[in-house]
Amino acid sequence: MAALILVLGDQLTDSLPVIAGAVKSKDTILMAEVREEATYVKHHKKKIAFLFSAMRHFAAHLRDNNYQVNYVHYTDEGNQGDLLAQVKHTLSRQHFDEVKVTVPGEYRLLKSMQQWQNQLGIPVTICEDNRFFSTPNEFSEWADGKKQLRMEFFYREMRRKHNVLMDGKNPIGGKWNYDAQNRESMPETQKVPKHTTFAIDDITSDVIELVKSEFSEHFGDIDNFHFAVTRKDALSVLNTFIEERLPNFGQYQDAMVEGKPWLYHSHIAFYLNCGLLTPKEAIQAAEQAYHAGQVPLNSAEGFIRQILGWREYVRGFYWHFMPNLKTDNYFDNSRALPSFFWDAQTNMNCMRQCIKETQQNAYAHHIQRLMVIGNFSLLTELSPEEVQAWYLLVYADAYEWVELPNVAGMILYSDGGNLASKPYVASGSYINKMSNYCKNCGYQVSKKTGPKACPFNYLYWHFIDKHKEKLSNNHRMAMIYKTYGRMKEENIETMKQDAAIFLTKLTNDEEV
Ligand code: DLZ
Repeated sequence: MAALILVLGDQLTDSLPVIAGAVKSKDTILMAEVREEATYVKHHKKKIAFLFSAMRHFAAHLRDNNYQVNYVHYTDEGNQGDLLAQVKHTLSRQHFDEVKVTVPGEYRLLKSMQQWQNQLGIPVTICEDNRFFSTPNEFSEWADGKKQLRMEFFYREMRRKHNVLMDGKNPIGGKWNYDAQNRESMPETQKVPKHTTFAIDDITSDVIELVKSEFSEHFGDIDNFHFAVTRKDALSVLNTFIEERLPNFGQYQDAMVEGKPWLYHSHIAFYLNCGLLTPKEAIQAAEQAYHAGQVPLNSAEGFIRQILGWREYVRGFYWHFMPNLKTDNYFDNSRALPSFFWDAQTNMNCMRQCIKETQQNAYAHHIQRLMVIGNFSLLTELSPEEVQAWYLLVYADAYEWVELPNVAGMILYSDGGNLASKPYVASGSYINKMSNYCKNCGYQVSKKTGPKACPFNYLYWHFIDKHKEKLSNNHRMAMIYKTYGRMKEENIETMKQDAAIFLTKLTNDEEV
């Protein structure tokens, strides 16, 4: 029995059952750079370069370990352009008894793969992805029958089950969550250690040339590529983070500083999500550093919650709520993305900075994605479909299983509150509290109305007013609606008028 084993671009992990269980003398691993995956959304140039280079390095690593690998380069003559056609083509040239794949990170591909056996006429096995702490079934069993799903409770179960940061049956330190200590803005004088960067080798250099010629019309800059593209280098990113930045990660995890895109964040999502690192080793490294007295509990717990909590939760959530999650539109929003989402040309400095850094790096840290770009997208009633596609293509760590719950659930509340307990909206003063963006802005954060007022201010109250029927019964919105109830009618009207002017400008794609 010889198997053809397809390994996708975000499945670059030796310990995957399809790879670990391969019979090296008989089976062949197929990896393919295909047009369909690179262009069904027009991924950022750096994302394509990163993934193709990581795939090529991983194929070389497999060959070094005596696996038989059929690697199809983007410009190879035999490249068929999509995964199924590539498998078909391979089967037409060499005999295999079966095809094996690992469950993909996207509903679209899973549905397609479930038809492959019929289309190929030989057995196709979709094997489990063992790189997560929980399975989609485990999430669904936990979720079924619950009136309300909250990440915090799922996270606590994960902590208990996997004995992470536990002291017997209790969380170490007595609390599950130290977020109250994790909301500091950053002093101007703070010296942040440099993020880890790597020189490009011949493989990456080839891929960069390929991206320049084949994907020139895709979003983003290709210059200054410095990501890790091997497991060894990804481990070095993790270890350097644990030593140099994790101690301060907690307190500054929500801070934003102009010109400093990397800060104390880990930058390991690129590697976790394509398989160069495993979540288990990232959590173990943070836990060990805490036990060794190298990092405070608020930092270790905050980092571990991102992985053992949020990451696991959103994956379970994605499979539980697909396919509806992709089409839900609780607020019936439909405005097209303004063109500055593609060129950062706006007078709003926070948006300009966050989009510019996204364009340069295929990265923005989570609070830029949520509090600035996401908050703006919800307040300006952008189409969920367009916002989802944007987030999926611009970030090098984004695959639909992780992007969609974050965008539909957390950012846009388009699922009507299955994921988030309330919409994540904030006025300019919160952005000002957590960043230094407002100092260099064409608008004034202190002004609530008028042409110079920060648009977040009137857009926020416009949102609160417009959606009062849908939101005022939400007890987490009670304080806001109390404040709203005390506001003078004429002030609300002025803000609504300013919001209407601004939204019309966006609809007409005029400069804002
Ligand atoms: C994101 C991506 C890109 C850009 N290119 C490829 C590719 O050429 N070949 C491949 O196997 N995978 C690629 N990927 C990752 C897939 O899109 C990803 O596996 C699915 O979206 C499921 O997560």
